[in-house]
Amino acid sequence: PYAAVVFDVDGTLVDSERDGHRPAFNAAFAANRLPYRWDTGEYGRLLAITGGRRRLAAYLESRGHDAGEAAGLAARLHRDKTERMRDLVTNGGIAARPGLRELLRELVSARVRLAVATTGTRDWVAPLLDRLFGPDLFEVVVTGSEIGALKPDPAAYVEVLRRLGLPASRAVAVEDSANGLRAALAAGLACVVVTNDYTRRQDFTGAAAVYPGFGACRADRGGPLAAGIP
Ligand code: XBP
Ligand code: MG
Repeated sequence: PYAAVVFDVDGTLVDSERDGHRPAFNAAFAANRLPYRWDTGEYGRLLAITGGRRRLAAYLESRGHDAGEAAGLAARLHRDKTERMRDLVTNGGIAARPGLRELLRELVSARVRLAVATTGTRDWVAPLLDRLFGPDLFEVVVTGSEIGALKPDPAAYVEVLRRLGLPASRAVAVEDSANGLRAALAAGLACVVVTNDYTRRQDFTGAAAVYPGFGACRADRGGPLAAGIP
């Protein structure tokens, strides 16, 4: 039925917003002597803006920095935050979501091709994938650093399909958020959603299936991902 599964990273392969990004943004604020701190409620709302640098710039403008200053400060804070995230990743601070490894093993033994389409920055994405999954599991990896428009724009998915050499009808996306779902659907892929604490109340209209975790996803033997697994 399908030839490839394309995974989102943030919130999907890893609970990185909870375990990595939010604390790293806060550490960057503190290191730069800024009085800002994002609690989980505020960060959850800010996740509507994809891309860490864009999220920072929009927030700084909302706190009264003019657009030019906000852009410069956002760029500096984002470099700092990216370095912290990379350190956390290389020190083993971020784990694969429960049940994911089992699913990946099943897909590999069913000879399904695996790819990644993320809006995150390559500087932390590449070491994360290497450390958690080894260098060869994902045949194609497209990050926010290689594409012009972030999710919900379909650009990352379009580029993944181009590199896989597959039409959208032969691939399924796995996402955790409404923005990610919209990106996948706009590229023409069917999309399975595996939610987390930040995303479970979002609108997943158009999803092929919605699960609260990978355990439930694997248990759904009639579901859209099971279709490719003998
Ligand atoms: C995730 C994002 C990312 C992360 C931060 O969206 O928007 O920006 O929050 O990563 P998705 P960077 O899961 O839909 O890809 O700071 O590297 O941008
Ligand atoms: Mg995500």
